[in-house]
Amino acid sequence: MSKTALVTGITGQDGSYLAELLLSKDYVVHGVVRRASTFNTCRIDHLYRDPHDPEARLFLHYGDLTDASRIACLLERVKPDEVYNLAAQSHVRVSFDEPEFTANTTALGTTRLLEAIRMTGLPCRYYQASSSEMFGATPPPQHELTPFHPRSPYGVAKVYAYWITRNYREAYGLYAVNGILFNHESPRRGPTFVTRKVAAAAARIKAGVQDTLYLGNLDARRDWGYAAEYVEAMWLMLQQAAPDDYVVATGTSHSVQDFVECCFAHVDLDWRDHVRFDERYLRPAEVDDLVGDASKAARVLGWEPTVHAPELARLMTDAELEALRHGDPGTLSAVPAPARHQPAPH
Ligand code: NAP
Ligand code: G4F
Repeated sequence: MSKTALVTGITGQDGSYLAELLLSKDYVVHGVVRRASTFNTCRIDHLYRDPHDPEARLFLHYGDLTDASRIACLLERVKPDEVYNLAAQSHVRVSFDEPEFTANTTALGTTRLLEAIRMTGLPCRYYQASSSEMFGATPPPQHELTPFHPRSPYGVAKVYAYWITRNYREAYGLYAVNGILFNHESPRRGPTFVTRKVAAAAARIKAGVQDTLYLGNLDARRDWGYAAEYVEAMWLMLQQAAPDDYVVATGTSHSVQDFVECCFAHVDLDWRDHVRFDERYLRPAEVDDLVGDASKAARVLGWEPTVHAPELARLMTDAELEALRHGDPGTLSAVPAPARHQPAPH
């Protein structure tokens, strides 16, 4: 009997890789998609088959984490064995502009989903997408017992979501886990996160369709891993005998400037000729240094990363060059920057 999974945030970076992984393991996958006036399924279109096709194993449903009755209804209908809650307003800088929406989706959305599981009484296992952003100002290395000191409305919302997940585990005996994932990136990363923004710019400048890249703080340090590897850890967490919380990270640290240097050097450019500072990309409070200690995940789950930041920078830049060559409409970096009217800097 194949298992059934319900994935919120399936249209996002991680949702797309997780859907691929689960389908490869013969799961039936149900994804929750927000209704938008434009298509937002480009990351999973390659996985989709018409639901009339007897081979179809991926099914999409409209839903939103701000809509409790819809979530309960979907759970009742799908009756999943595993629930992966990846949906969030996930952009740290945007969370300063939209703190209330961020709390509603990222924090309260988690409660809505957990409460729906509790009320329906389904014996499903629950994965919560927790974040290294919760550690914030606490110095590295950060592990499962490191105190939280969030530095953004997003980080605060994720701390709430972390604790409500633990609370439902302790209070109601739910099989509920927190995956505390450090930054993970890929060619499918949202275009306003720094790694994708930099990789796209390096490729576009090389191709002669862009000249300058504006960035904020180049000194911040992050533990950047490869998203395609991190979804494996999510799945492993739900296959254990008992629920627990795990840090997922590479254990290596690089500055934003290091990442910029890698991307530009990969296309034989000197980043200093093209990168300019713009204070609009600074945050009201910054997270200076994140480096994860994932030894528990290695010991218990047998999970270990193989891709580190320099290789990640190269593979992301290569993907952008390839997309430019093919004029791939699926990647925003192929669209001339002025055509993308962004309401605020990120
Ligand atoms: P992402 O690309 O921004 O995807 C977020 C997903 O959430 C999208 O599918 C988005 O839908 C959906 N979503 C947003 N608001 C929603 C709402 N109100 N109701 C339902 N769905 C909603 O993020 P990601 O990088 O894949 O990350 C996945 C999860 O891991 C997030 O919870 C994030 O906070 C967390 N996390 C990420 C990292 C990282 O480095 N990537 C690290 C730690 C934790 P649309 O496509 O319609 O926008
Ligand atoms: O790529 P970022 O926006 O990622 P950030 O803030 O670390 O958050 C990501 O990782 C978290 C895990 O720790 C996730 F929970 C969260 O959902 C998200 O996926 O920024 C990385 C660093 C920051 O220090 C930022 O100040 O890059 C710096 N930065 C410098 N210039 C910039 C820019 N960030 C962005 N987005 N855009 C810039 O122009």
